[in-house]
Amino acid sequence: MAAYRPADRMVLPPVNAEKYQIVCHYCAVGCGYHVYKWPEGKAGGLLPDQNALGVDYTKQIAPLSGDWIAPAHHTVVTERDGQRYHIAIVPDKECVVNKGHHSARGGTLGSSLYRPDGPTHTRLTHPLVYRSTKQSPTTWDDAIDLTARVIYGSILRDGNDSIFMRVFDHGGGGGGFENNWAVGKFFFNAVQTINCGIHNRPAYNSEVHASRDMGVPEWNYAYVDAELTDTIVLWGTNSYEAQTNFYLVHMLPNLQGSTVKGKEAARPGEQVGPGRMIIIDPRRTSTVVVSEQAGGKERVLHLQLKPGTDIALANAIARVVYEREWHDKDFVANRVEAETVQPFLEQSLQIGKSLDEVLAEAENITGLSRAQIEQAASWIAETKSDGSRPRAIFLYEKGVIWGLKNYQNVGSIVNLALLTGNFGKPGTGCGRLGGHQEGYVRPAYRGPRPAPYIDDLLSQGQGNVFYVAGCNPAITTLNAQRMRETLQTRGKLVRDALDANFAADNATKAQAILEATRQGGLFIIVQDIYLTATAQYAHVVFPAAAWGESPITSINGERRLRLDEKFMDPPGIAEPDWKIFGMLAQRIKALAQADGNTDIVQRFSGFEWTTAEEVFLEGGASFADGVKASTERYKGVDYNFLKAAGNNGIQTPVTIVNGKPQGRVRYFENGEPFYTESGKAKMLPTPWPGFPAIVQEQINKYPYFLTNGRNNNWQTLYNDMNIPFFAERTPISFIEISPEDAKKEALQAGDLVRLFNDYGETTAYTVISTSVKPGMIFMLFAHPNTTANSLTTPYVDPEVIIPYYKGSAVGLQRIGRLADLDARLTYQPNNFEKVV
Ligand SMILES: Nc1nc2c(c(=O)[nH]1)N[C@H]1C(S)=C(S)[C@@H](COP(=O)(O)OP(=O)(O)OC[C@H]3O[C@@H](n4cnc5c(=O)[nH]c(N)nc54)[C@H](O)[C@@H]3O)O[C@H]1N2
Ligand SMILES: Nc1nc2c(c(=O)[nH]1)N[C@H]1C(S)=C(S)[C@@H](COP(=O)(O)OP(=O)(O)OC[C@H]3O[C@@H](n4cnc5c(=O)[nH]c(N)nc54)[C@H](O)[C@@H]3O)O[C@H]1N2
Ligand SMILES: [Mo]
Repeated sequence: MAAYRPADRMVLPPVNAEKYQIVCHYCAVGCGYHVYKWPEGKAGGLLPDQNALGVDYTKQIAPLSGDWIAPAHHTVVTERDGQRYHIAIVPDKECVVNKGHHSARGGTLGSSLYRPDGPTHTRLTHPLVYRSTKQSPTTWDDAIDLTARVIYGSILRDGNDSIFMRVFDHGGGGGGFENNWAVGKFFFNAVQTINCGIHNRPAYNSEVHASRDMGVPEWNYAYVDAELTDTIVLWGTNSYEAQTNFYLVHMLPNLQGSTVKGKEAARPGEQVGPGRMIIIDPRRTSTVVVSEQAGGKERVLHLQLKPGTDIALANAIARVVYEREWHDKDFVANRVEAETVQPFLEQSLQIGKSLDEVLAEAENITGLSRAQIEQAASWIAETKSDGSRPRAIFLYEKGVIWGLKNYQNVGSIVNLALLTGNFGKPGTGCGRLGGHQEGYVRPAYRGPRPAPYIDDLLSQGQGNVFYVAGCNPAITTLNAQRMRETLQTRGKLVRDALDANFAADNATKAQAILEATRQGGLFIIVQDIYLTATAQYAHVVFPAAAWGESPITSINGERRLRLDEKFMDPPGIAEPDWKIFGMLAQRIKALAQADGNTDIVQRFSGFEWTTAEEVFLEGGASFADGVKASTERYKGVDYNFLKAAGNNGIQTPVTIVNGKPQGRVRYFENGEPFYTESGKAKMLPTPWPGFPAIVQEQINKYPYFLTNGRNNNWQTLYNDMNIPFFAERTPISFIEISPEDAKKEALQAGDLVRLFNDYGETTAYTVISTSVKPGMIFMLFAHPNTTANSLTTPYVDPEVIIPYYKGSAVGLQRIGRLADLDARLTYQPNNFEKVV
């Protein structure tokens, strides 16, 4: 039987409850919420003048109305002074992003908060240092001192690049402009290493180098554009689950025709009607099923291509558009660098071959029919009967970014958007849907492009120190079994050194650690809010303050900059990330001062921040003035301004007009130049490269193609494992397998299977689903106990060092059944289709 029983009654916030503005910290969409906080023992009443929401609770309240407070929205916290408060986190009806809606993640923000008397008591409360065979709680001074001595000693002996890092660079929880500026200043200005990774990839780079090289910043559209467009192209994304309220609140209404009035106003004189959607995904996802049900099958085209064949598909669609002369000739002539067009026509569109030849080849590569490819071209670009051009918005995410070849994957979609002139007008754009929110502000990275592939280097024994903050490479990096082996074996040498020197002081211990690094040891520091799978290998663990425990600012997928206020204390003695880097820098500076090392003193100066806003403003000031402003530029904005701007914030980049900050809705309007030297966009030659040898070898050897991704919970489930609603639903990872293959393998829904290949093994339970075709398995990717990354290969796009996370191959063996799962789970597929 299920153990989770939601409460059947709620304490309401009284009229005088404290109220804060906040944005959900999980995904890029960034829905607005209000936090209500009031002392335990107090309660509001049912009548509108008796509660803080001003709602009449004597009547039935509709879910997702913004007036409803569910048990999962609520918790009771204990502050550092011992006072206890109710907290309810309720979606904001006035926020234009979510209009009162919440996703499964946002709907559980309340229950994710730290409470010493609930499941989230597992939050880190104190720094931990490896001492006498285990990680032991200690003071900040002690943990910082040991860490500072090792980093300082390593820089002196082996140079800046002996320090490796893998740290968040995003907005939302575990990020924001404040913490990113601190990270950048620490690693790029002070440590000055080039051996850096980002939370979700093993090198310091962009997920969309191609788009930027083409002059197209990836955050160029606004959510309203999905309401105003004729055709929404969702490429390699499962938006219903991964960008839920952008999809539900802005995309679906367009398919259902309820945004037609807005279209008439924004696009005067054009023929408009309900929108359509093209979904390009090798799986029949919940997004496909929900779109078909809500918008009608005739408005949805699902191109269920063979995985890894996106480039061939994009090229073929573009070829049809070009052949039919549906492309935007004026746009291409005026806004694209002429010399980049011919190589695109030759290599991407293969104009040297006949259309029939090209389409036959594309059918063969993608597994789609010519009719489907032609229909996609027509929905994107066929001139309407009144002679007007249709508008399309191209939205892509991890099926493309972590696809077969990142650079050309992204480039081939941007090509299509350029060819069809879909920039700079309401209802157009081409960019990422997003992962976390954004919040990038840093001094320049010093390394080359392509940047070093740090997982490779670490596994080869390079580096003395590995600093991991706000991410979990033991489960989320590619070929993660190799990462865990590296952390295990190299980490042990340092543990042995510490065990051998238990009686010594920090200075001696630091020497012993540095000595161990000569023999291949690796000193591991993890800064997180939980004792993650990676933190279990750490010699030092720093406890960070989470969202809501210190102010942070971020932008969402339409560049909406907002302030998340602090509304509660961090657990124990945890501190915000920026402050931890500040403490560490100040300690290294003091060590260098004692040595008279003026170079290091100077590098580690300027970290004496006392408030989050100070860090925010310092980062903001680093944005250069001028027209070619970065997407994130917020110079001129402070916390007071953001408080007043509320949950709708301001859309970056910010410019100051008559002394007032001004944002913008979308890019490239009114002839705004593209971000190249010429001001014109570049097209990119994007021939389909075929499968890389490393991956092909697995495909040849193992029977099932393995892809992976998300569902309704939050990837590494760091909070979710403490929220019964999620933890009970996904106690371990699952696979989706087709009914045909399940039959072949004699698998029943719920069977525990072992998956394996040349890179590792893991387990999962079985869901039988029509989402995948025979020969393919989908796996939830980042469950802390059973990660799909034990099965991904070390392959990265060599041009940009971006992983091909989405493609591997596996063998499968049935292990048996788990009785406790049988008692609780239905094993129904996510796409709600009944399997017969
Ligand atoms: N196979 C496969 N692998 C993938 C992907 C895939 O699609 N397939 N996707 C990749 C992508 S896009 C991503 S984003 C990654 C996911 O990897 P991560 O970005 O690492 O995942 P998150 O779950 O967001 O984890 C954030 C970590 O930050 C911690 N945290 C939260 N708040 C704070 C804070 O305020 N301070 C600090 N210091 N820590 C905090 C959490 O406890 C958690 O450990 O996985 C990547 N790996
Ligand atoms: N609920 C929830 N929402 C999230 C997150 C979460 O963990 N949970 N994480 C956030 C983060 S950090 C990120 S990066 C985003 C990711 O958001 P998405 O990219 O939308 O999510 P994924 O599930 O990783 O992958 C999307 C789809 O790519 C498909 N795919 C696999 N291979 C291919 C291919 O070769 N071609 C194409 N065209 N498609 C392919 C998969 O079948 C999958 O349905 O989600 C964000 N939102
Ligand atoms: Mo992500």
